[in-house]
Amino acid sequence: MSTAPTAPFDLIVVDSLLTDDERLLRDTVADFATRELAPNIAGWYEDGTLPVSDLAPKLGDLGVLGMHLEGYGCAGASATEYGLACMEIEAVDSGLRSLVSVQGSLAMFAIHHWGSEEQKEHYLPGMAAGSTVGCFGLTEPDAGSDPANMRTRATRDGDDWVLTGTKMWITNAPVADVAVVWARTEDGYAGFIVDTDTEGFSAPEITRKLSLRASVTGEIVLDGCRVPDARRLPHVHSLRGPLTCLNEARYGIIFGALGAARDALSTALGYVSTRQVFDSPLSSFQLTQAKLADMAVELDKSYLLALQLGRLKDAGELAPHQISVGKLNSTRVALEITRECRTLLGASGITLEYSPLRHANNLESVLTYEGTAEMHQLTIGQALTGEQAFRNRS
Ligand code: TGC
Ligand code: FAD
Repeated sequence: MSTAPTAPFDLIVVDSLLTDDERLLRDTVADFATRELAPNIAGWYEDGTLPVSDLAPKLGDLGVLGMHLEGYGCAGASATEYGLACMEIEAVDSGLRSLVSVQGSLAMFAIHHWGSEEQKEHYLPGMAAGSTVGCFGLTEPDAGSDPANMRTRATRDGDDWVLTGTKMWITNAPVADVAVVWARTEDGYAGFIVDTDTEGFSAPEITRKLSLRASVTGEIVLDGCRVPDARRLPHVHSLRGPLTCLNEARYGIIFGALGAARDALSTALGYVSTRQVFDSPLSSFQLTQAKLADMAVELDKSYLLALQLGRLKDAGELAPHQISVGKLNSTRVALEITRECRTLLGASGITLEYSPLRHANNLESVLTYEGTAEMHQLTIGQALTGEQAFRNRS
């Protein structure tokens, strides 16, 4: 597997638009990914597991957990640097980038942005170091794209809240030390930081996944789970709370998915140069070159788009519909590229010896989570027309 950042198909030298610091950060993460992650990924994927508690402290040492947050042990990196880190990690596997996204952009960001000073000091340093693993529970069995319809309830009882409900498809829930859980209250929605050893909290694992196998996924079952008011995120009472966190994670995916596509293309390029068909290298045929050219053009355009969105985010000017443009484009393009790369590998492409099909399988999840492609089309449609089309009008 190649995670080489300056792959030959960066035809328009997008890398030249990076600063020296950005290149250094990118290369440092790529080096870690090549040494620590890439040699193990096929085994983790085949076993359908990820050693999260071993990996999180290593990712913490690398400085990528909550890396774009300030203070509390976080690296205070730029948004562009964060995107580049996601790209290098997802070049190995989307499940690994998910671990970084969920920890930093969802669980840590929720506490950093909406939490009290005491909550930030209590949780964030351990989460940045990777000694505390977090998860983020928004989706429910009957409320995925439409979280406003959630059934999980938080009822006030003296100084406590009592949480009841079920969350579904929650990355890292079975191995997390702390869960940020969103619930409906009498007057809106609220977020709670729940230590996972609290009575009434359980997180059974979801198994038999065909996608994102190198990632731990679970339910969260809240059965009268009692949480003190001091663990409620005090600064938000509406869906603005979770949706603000989603902006961060979706942004990381814009870069991340392109890492998976880049690795698939790099793998395919290597394969076609050595594979002989009809007495010639596969790379020498026009149909092969047409495929490679189209994929490289799409990848380069998408990288340029990602970088523009990174620059907008660093300038504090990135709007949610622009994040949707990037998330929709990167996931679609990456899925198409990884599938096309698999065709170039023939039968060899269906094994774990090569990355394209593993990436393609993962990208089915990436297309769906953090807002499905359709949710992002509708967000862009709303920005263009001023009309919301998420809900049927009665
Ligand atoms: P709507 O009525 O429009 O808004 C409700 C409140 O939220 C505010 N808001 C936003 N705030 C920040 N960023 C955004 N992008 C926001 N969009 C809306 C809005 O201003 C309002 O605030 P307030 O205080 O005035 O009440 O919301 P809606 O119910 O119509 O829903 C809109 C919709 C469909 C776009 C939203 O529900 C949505 O994005 N649905 C998709 C759900 C989703 O993406 N779930 C992801 C779960 S987490 C996950 O998948 C992790 S995967 C693991 C990994 O990342 O690796
Ligand atoms: P649904 O909402 O039921 O959608 C089904 C189909 O209907 C989709 O094609 C959708 O686009 C379409 N659809 C829905 N509404 C409309 C509409 N108005 N118009 C047209 N089409 C529509 N969630 C978390 O909270 N935390 C996590 O850590 C997390 N991790 C995940 C990890 C994995 C591996 C996966 C697969 C999911 C994860 N999720 C997580 C859940 C993910 O965010 C949801 O799966 C996603 O939001 C879609 O919800 P759903 O699966 O219920 O699909």
